[in-house]
Amino acid sequence: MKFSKLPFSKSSTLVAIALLAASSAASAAGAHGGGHGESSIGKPGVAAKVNRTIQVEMANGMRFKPSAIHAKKGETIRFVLKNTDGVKHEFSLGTEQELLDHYEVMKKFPDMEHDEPNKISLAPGKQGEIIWQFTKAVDVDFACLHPGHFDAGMKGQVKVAAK
Ligand SMILES: [Cu+2]
Repeated sequence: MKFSKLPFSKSSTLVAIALLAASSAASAAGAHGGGHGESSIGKPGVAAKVNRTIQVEMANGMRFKPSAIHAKKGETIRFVLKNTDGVKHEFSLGTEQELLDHYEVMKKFPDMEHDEPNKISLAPGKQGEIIWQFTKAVDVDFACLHPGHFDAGMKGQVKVAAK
């Protein structure tokens, strides 16, 4: 049956397209889930369940120190951020795409304030914290999305290992 393959491969292509559409819709929903639900990078952590505290400096020269952080899947980390620089900075956790999308918004509205569990803005000399649980073994990016800062390299990554 020479042509029997044709209709079959056609329909499996359609199935593949349908699955692709469904999965990108799902990840878009995750990306915008925000708030208190679980997203593609994890979820807001609970203070009582913190496994580790990591100090991160927002330093002069548009740098986070450290900028490379390692975590394990399931781990809840308390990030203690300290702005030792002379200008305001923020620390935003997200996928690379979420951060890039948000950066475009920040460029239009540079003074926007955030009240989200995966972000913190700190004036010069201030210290603050966010608690986040990494529920997936993925690379989670973080960045300062103030206009110009991200472009200057104010970013880093949390590499989340499976175990
Ligand atoms: Cu900054």
